[in-house]
Amino acid sequence: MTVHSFQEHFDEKMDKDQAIEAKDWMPDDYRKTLIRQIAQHAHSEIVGMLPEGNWITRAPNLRRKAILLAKVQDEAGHGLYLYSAAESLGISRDDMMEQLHSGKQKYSSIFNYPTISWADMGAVGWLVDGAAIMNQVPLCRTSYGPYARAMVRICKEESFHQRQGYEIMLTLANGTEMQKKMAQDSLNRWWWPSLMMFGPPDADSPHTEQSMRWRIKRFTNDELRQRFVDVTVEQARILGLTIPDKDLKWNEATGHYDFGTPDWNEFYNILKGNGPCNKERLDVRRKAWEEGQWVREAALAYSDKRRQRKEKKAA
Ligand code: FAQ
Repeated sequence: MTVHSFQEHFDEKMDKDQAIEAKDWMPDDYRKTLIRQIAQHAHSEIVGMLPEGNWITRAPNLRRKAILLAKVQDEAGHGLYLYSAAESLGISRDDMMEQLHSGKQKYSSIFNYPTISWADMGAVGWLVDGAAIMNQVPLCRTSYGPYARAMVRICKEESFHQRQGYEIMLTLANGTEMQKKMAQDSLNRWWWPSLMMFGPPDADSPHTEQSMRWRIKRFTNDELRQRFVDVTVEQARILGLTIPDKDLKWNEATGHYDFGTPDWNEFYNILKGNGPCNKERLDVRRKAWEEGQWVREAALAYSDKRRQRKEKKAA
């Protein structure tokens, strides 16, 4: 087949809404965009373990601790499925790690904020996982098959994560005055950063248009942000907590909530590496990678030994 007919075959699959698989021909930019997004997503899962890991030893009781441990372990698993999906596009795990550590590949802005109270475990689950689900359920139908299939299981687990966070908020919001205050303070700090997770406004999003055409993204950043606000306002009402946005108002004409503008300077500053925890997060990841070197070497030596033994036996 010529490149032209390869392209036609790809376009035909796109038109018919069929999945592109690892062995299929694909345009270089499609491959690059997927590697960028999936690697960023995978890095977000493993860096996202850090703000919560901070609270495992300080969870208020055994039940809370067991749930938080399970959640953080799920995130490690999500990272693994996603790194595998990215590897199927021809990039190695080592390359992705190197690019995370050098700052070339990103992870979600949200994980550069500190978790300073137990209520933050509630807010992270409720809002951060809530935003993640809103963004990720449509990714179960993204055009690249291995990414779409990884997302199916991830979304099921994210849904449990969101509920466990909401349950923490519900308990605090119905607790003592002090507990309710903690929950409100946490909502105040996590609300705007959660809205930023969806990415810049569509007008300033360089990748959205092409990614929508390729069906990598099924909805734009602004569409998903609006959906998130619409469902979360009701959840805050049930908690009896106040969303820290004076412009938040039901709009009868659009059938959606109007809301204020996130501080996009803060967002871009975080992307440049200047958020409150950027340095700390990357330092921890680099150290973990260095300290895990002997494990990777041992695993390789063991598989090499097994291969040699098998070859000897066969000969
Ligand atoms: N943070 O043109 P767009 C989770 C960058 S997982 C950092 O709109 P795109 C689970 C973007 O990369 C959360 N950077 O880009 C969990 C691009 O820069 P580049 C992660 C961001 O790709 C929960 C530039 O801005 N989820 O939370 C962000 O079309 C709790 C221009 O942006 C995913 O990764 C941001 N928030 O749309 C774990 C989902 N937003 O690369 C633990 C998959 C934008 O050109 C605890 N990803 N940028 O240098 C996506 O859906 C998309 O990549 C978007 C961005 C929507 C994030």
